[in-house]
Amino acid sequence: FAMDVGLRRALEHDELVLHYQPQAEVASGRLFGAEALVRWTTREGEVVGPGRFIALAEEAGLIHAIGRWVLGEACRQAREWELAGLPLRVAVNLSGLQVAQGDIVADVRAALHESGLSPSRLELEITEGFMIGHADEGLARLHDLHRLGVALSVDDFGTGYSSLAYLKRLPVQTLKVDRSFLDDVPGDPAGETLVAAIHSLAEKLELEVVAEGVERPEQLAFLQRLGCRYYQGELLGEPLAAEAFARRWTRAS
Ligand code: G
Ligand code: G
Ligand code: MN
Ligand code: NA
Repeated sequence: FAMDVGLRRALEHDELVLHYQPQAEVASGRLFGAEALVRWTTREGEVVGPGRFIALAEEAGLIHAIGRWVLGEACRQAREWELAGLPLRVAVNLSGLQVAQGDIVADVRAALHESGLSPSRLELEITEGFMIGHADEGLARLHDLHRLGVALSVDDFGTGYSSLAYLKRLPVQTLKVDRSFLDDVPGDPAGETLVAAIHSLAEKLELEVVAEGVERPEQLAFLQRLGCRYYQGELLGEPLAAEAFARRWTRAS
């Protein structure tokens, strides 16, 4: 069974679904956003994670169609929640290919227009690895997106191979600290130093920080002492399908 055939079918038959993981303020615990994470529920009822099909979708040229679907659905859902009294900013992961080859600006504009969502309620996550290879065209597209009024963040910050110099040139507002940095925090001096250094770098560049993969209360307490602004992770909440997310987070916010 060829997976790219399956993926094409998934798009045509509405087999893709978004799960949402909450993001909150460290100091207050107040919910402020949600990251949309795509899953594929096959006809056989198996749930396939993006780790198993995004790379294939990129190779098969399906990433543009999938990316458009994700953008459209995330914006539609965020607008629906806003009207229902659950206002939050939704974060969408972009594949580098969507920015480098597709018409990402038109796709984002269409998703905003069709949903009626305000651009300030959409955040787009790019990985730092993306900047390698297509620095110039990619950079121009990111500036276009920034001009639309959407927020941009660097995902998995600190794990890529690109130079920090790109931070000066990218129109990003947020660094998402990769969860691997928090693994041995608190307790491991080197780990603590790295998280503190990223936080301080971000502060001096006037960027926000979201700490990812927070699983334990001690990690949250460490972030609180550090003055880190936002966090995400299993301690706050796992990714949930839209309905379950709304049930869990309405009123709680
Ligand atoms: O949810 P999970 O841990 O399985 O996600 C694995 C990876 O898939 C993460 O790196 C995440 O950024 C990526 N991912 C999740 N949803 C999307 C999406 O809609 N588009 C792209 N390009 N990547 C996604
Ligand atoms: O690369 P990106 O940051 O987009 O990946 C997000 C992925 O991280 C999601 O697939 C999600 O399932 C996973 N994730 C979210 N919270 C936690 C956590 O607290 N611990 C671990 N190990 N993974 C997490
Ligand atoms: Mn992400
Ligand atoms: Na990440």
